[in-house]
Amino acid sequence: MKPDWRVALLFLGTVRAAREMSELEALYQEGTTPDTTDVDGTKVATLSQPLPQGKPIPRDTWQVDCTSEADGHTCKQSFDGNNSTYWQSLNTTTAQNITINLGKADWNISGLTVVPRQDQQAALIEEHQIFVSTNKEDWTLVAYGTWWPDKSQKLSAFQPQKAQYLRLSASAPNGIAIQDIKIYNSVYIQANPALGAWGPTIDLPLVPVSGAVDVQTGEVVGWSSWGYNIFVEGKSGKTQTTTWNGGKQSVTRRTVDETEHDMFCPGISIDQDGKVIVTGGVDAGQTSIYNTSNHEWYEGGMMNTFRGYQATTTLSDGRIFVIGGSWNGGVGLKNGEVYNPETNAWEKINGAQASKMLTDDQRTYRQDNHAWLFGWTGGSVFQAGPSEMMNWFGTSGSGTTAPAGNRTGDKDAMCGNAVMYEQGKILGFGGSPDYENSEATKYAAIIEIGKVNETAKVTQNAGDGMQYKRTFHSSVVLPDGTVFVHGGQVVGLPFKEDQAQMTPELFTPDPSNSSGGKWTPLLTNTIVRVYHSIALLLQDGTVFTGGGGLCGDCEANHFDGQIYTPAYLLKEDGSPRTRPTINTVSSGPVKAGDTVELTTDSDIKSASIIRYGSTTHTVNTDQRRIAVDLKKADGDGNKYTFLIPGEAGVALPGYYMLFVLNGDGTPSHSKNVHVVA
Ligand SMILES: *[C@@H]1O[C@H](CO)[C@@H](O)[C@H](O)[C@H]1NC(C)=O
Ligand SMILES: *[C@@H]1O[C@H](CO)[C@@H](O)[C@H](O)[C@H]1NC(C)=O
Ligand SMILES: *[C@@H]1O[C@H](CO)[C@@H](O)[C@H](O)[C@H]1NC(C)=O
Ligand SMILES: *[C@@H]1O[C@H](CO)[C@@H](O)[C@H](O)[C@H]1NC(C)=O
Ligand SMILES: *[C@@H]1O[C@H](CO)[C@@H](O)[C@H](O)[C@H]1NC(C)=O
Ligand SMILES: *[C@@H]1O[C@H](CO)[C@@H](O)[C@H](O)[C@H]1NC(C)=O
Ligand SMILES: *[C@@H]1O[C@H](CO)[C@@H](O)[C@H](O)[C@H]1NC(C)=O
Ligand SMILES: *[C@@H]1O[C@H](CO)[C@@H](O)[C@H](O)[C@H]1NC(C)=O
Ligand SMILES: *[C@@H]1O[C@H](CO)[C@@H](O)[C@H](O)[C@H]1NC(C)=O
Ligand SMILES: [Cu+2]
Repeated sequence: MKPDWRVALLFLGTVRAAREMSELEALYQEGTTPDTTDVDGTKVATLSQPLPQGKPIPRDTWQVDCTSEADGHTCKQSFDGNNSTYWQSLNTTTAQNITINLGKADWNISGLTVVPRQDQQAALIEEHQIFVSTNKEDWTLVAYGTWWPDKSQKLSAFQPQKAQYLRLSASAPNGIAIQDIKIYNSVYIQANPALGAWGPTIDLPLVPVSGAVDVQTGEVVGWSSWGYNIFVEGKSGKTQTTTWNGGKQSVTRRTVDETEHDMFCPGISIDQDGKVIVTGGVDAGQTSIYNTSNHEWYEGGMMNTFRGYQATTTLSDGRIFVIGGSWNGGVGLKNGEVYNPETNAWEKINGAQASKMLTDDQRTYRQDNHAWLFGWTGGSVFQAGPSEMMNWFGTSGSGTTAPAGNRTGDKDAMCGNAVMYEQGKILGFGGSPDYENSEATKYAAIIEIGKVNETAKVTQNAGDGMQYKRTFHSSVVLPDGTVFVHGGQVVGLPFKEDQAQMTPELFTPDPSNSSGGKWTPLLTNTIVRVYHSIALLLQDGTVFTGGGGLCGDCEANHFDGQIYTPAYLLKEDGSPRTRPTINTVSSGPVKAGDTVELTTDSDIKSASIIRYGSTTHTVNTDQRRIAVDLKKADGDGNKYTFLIPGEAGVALPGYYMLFVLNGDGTPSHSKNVHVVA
């Protein structure tokens, strides 16, 4: 580890003075990040991001064209290798383009770097779009988003594209400037729509270590920590957040300090109203709540026990349960407590015992981290991991704990994933015995739960295990009941990218096979997603993957997200399939056992509801898929009904995405179904 001021700050911890915080802040606002790179003899601050895959394309044969040029700052000066020159557009708010002809058609463009003007902080590019083209007429959007406004080197990485032209388009209040631009060439990854498709990349102003999907807008709300590229230990009282809107193709950013909460390494649960309840982390007692009705944050009650790396889940009665979290606020004694949204207060339930779910991690502050929690019937919580031992927690009165059996055949699976892909059926997979420096496993188990306190049924070595060893990976369940798994590493090394897994895979359940299903590799991509990365299912049935890093000058920061489009949305030639459409869904909240009516534009074969997800540190206790039994109504048209499962807690209260699938397995865009306690 490089000795630097950041490490010193980490150890200063909670005693760090406020003055030092403001100094540090000033440093960041100026873009004077600790790591630098040499560009034509100038030390340029970097954000310590891995460069796009491949090598820079030689610039001597480039032909370039800009929409405007300020006096003496020509387009060509953006790549003349002279550190005292730059291209500057006219001082205008209209979008400015720089279009580069790379001279030949067979480049595999994998990304670019952009160095802003270094002599002063001016004409910085924030919002931008990046297109490529083979003919300078048809442009493909490969990346877009917002860069943090400072003088550090900017970067965009995307799935390698065969192209001859690249265009960067950006608008800013006073025009834009570029001192240096480099474009990278890599190896083309053969497109194969049967394995899905990657892109576009969404450039973000911060590393999204945590995120949730807004149940009203479908936006991804992501956040880092106090800083956009770094965290500090000890109270900092604020968080950098970003909001991505896929429909508008917009990325905004906002510092949230109204809840005085550094929401780095928190617990997250989306409650029955769709509010995102974020607990603890760096500011370990705090609760911050994102109100999806007005897109504002407000303060929730303080937890009784201070926590970081805890897990939380919504309960069948609408309250929120939390347990574990010794990464912050002291080691051990992190028993359960519950939050009541009506009183905005927490209450301890010591009978839900964290000591029963400890792993053997050699670092004691890790043993109760990131529990795999599933709210279930009668206010219960099933804990499927990462400890080999599984438990039932009861949340009435002062709480209870009962053993649920062992995930036999597996060991402790720190930073593994657990996904309820169908009511009562959980796929638990990957992870490693210790949190760090420990080899990951391919192991997968199907864990089936029924009545509270009953031993769970475990199908060992599901699908004969994953194709790749993974820890620090992320997963989402898809409308058809398959589970998409992405990223991770062979050995868990926080803030390092060695032995990263670049090929995602899919679990397809098959109850007729004694191994429970099969694993299939999907299309490889080029952006590493390991420690501190996330994945979320979106309303349109695609997947957002993003983040990784947040460690200052560590070379592992990923200020982006990328969209994965599953094969079920693609034709053989890669163009989009025609999707079925949900025309109407019976409105208003529904309860356990209620009937939902819907109409569609075409014949439907199956349907499912998937609870909106939130994720950080491999934990997503919010997502869950309920396979529903679709009945076609008598008479005319495409009118259907289905029932919400009869026992409250199976379909945990909250917002769900309803997807209908046609005979080809193509899902619709979702519509909301709101289940309440
Ligand atoms: C530009 O590069 C030269 C070396 O090529 C270096 O001496 C000089 O300091 C650099 N100028 C700036 C402004 O960094
Ligand atoms: C770099 O640009 C400056 C300003 O135009 C010019 O004076 C200088 O000679 C250039 N340096 C080189 C090495 O071309
Ligand atoms: C800039 O690029 C965008 C995207 O290709 C295009 O729509 C727009 O017309 C271009 N603007 C100009 C002035 O060429
Ligand atoms: C651009 O114009 C604005 C408004 O007239 C002015 O305040 C600003 O200084 C100008 N910026 C540059 C780089 O000339
Ligand atoms: C692009 O990638 C392909 C591999 O798919 C490789 O054969 C080709 O040489 C690459 N082109 C360039 C210019 O590097
Ligand atoms: C959430 O937003 C809605 C809509 O603006 C508002 O009526 C409600 O009071 C907000 N809830 C809280 C707890 O702030
Ligand atoms: C589950 O077991 C615990 C501990 O034995 C017990 O206190 C609790 O009442 C049981 N819950 C149910 C629903 O049976
Ligand atoms: C369950 O796992 C724990 C911890 O690994 C072990 O001590 C215990 O013997 C196991 N129990 C059974 C029945 O396998
Ligand atoms: C059952 O699934 C396993 C794992 O995918 C596979 O190897 C095996 O061939 C399957 N068996 C049958 C009978 O299909
Ligand atoms: Cu963390």
